[in-house]
Amino acid sequence: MPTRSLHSIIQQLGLLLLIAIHLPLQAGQSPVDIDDAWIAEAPPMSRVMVAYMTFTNHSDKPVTLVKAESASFKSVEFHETVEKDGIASMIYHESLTLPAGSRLALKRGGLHLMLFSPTRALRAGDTVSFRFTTTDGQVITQNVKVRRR
Ligand SMILES: [Cu+2]
Repeated sequence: MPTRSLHSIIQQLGLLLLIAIHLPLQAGQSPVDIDDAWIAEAPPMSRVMVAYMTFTNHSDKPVTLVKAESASFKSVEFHETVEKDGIASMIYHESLTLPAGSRLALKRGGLHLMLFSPTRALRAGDTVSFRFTTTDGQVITQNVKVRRR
């Protein structure tokens, strides 16, 4: 076999290998990125904590998160702080829709993740893993650090 064609076969094999490695990654890749994520540190024994983060939906379709969970909390809910007649209160949202091709920020005084009943003591510097499930069953995971307010 001429060296040249052997070389070409090796190149093609290398290309196939690259494709084989890349495909599963792309299939599992989420159209949603999370950044600026943090959990506000709370006094010890607090039964409720709050998390903020910014979601970026890179896809051309809205993505709806129907479930948020973490092993570090008994439950996680989508909440929104609203002010009416000077009184702030919180609304519970069953899901959170991330508009196509844009960013949605969960921040103080607005949308947030309400974290109920920590299953372990959490202090600034600790990392908590979250799992978000979309309507079509995709799972997005994100590690979030606890920080001082
Ligand atoms: Cu809340």
